[in-house]
Amino acid sequence: NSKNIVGRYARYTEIQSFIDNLAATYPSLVSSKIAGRTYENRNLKVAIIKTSTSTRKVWIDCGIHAREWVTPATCVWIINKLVTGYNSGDSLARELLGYFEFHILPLVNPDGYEYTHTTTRLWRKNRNPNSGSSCIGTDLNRNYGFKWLTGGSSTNPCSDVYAGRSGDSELETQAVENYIKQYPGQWDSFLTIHSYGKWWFTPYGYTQTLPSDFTELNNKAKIGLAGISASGDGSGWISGSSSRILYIASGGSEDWAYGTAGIKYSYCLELRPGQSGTDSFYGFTLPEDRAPKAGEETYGGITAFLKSIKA
Ligand code: ING
Ligand code: ZN
Repeated sequence: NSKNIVGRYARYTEIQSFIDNLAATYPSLVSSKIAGRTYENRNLKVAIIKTSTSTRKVWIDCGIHAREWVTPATCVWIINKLVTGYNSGDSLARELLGYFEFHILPLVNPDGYEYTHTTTRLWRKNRNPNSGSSCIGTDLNRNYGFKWLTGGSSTNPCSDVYAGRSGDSELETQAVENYIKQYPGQWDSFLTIHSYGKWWFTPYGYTQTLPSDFTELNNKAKIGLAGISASGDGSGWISGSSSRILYIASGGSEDWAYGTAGIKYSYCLELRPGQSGTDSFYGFTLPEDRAPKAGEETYGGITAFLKSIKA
């Protein structure tokens, strides 16, 4: 009784139902947890895909920025590929799910996402009002409490990169952090998905100084890029630290995951289109019929990367 949302720019309620239906159909493989609630009282529903032998955990989130529509579609694509792949005996899905549990939050910012569907297509922030200002919202990817407000973010509530009244002030930020903190030492990887640019970013965002294990992080990112190439065209994708490739930005979730939570393989992926080349002029408004390609190549990249870090 629900339409197929895989590969589509589905709405919040459709994505919630998609997860609920999978959990009802495959109860031994799929479950869900509510990591928290938003200002507008929406659920932050994490889809959990695991088997009886999964031990190490992988976090994947999408939609932290409201307008980056290809990202929730990609999280849904990944969930669908893992579940259908596992059930049909696909060897890669079986191998990964024998070792990893996937915790996937397709919409970190559902209030903002719904607002882009109903009102302002290029909205980025959440929808929490700011006292003393008529401007709404905090940039959730400037609000995380590691090196908060140390560069590349704003104290002006009207800015698109407003960092919030304090580090971790936002319900969505708190929900993700608290969820991760519930399982200390169990995470092998934290992947946060944005668009656009065709970049596989390592830490750090807040400084151009590279982390001590940068070479290893970047080598594993390159295995991800090879996986993208193997399942799509891969053209234009590069890896490196976000501060060196793009710009300095503090308060991002990937820096928090790496710097505070201590998750070694913390990355930020910027999906298609690229900054130049095919489809680049679409930017955040990549047409829906391109979403399956993004989903497919991202799944190929992430699974190749995970296979390479699996013990
Ligand atoms: N880009 C990211 C942003 O939040 C980024 C770039 C990644 C910054 C990681 C800091 C850390 O600005 C988009 N598209 O939002
Ligand atoms: Zn973004």
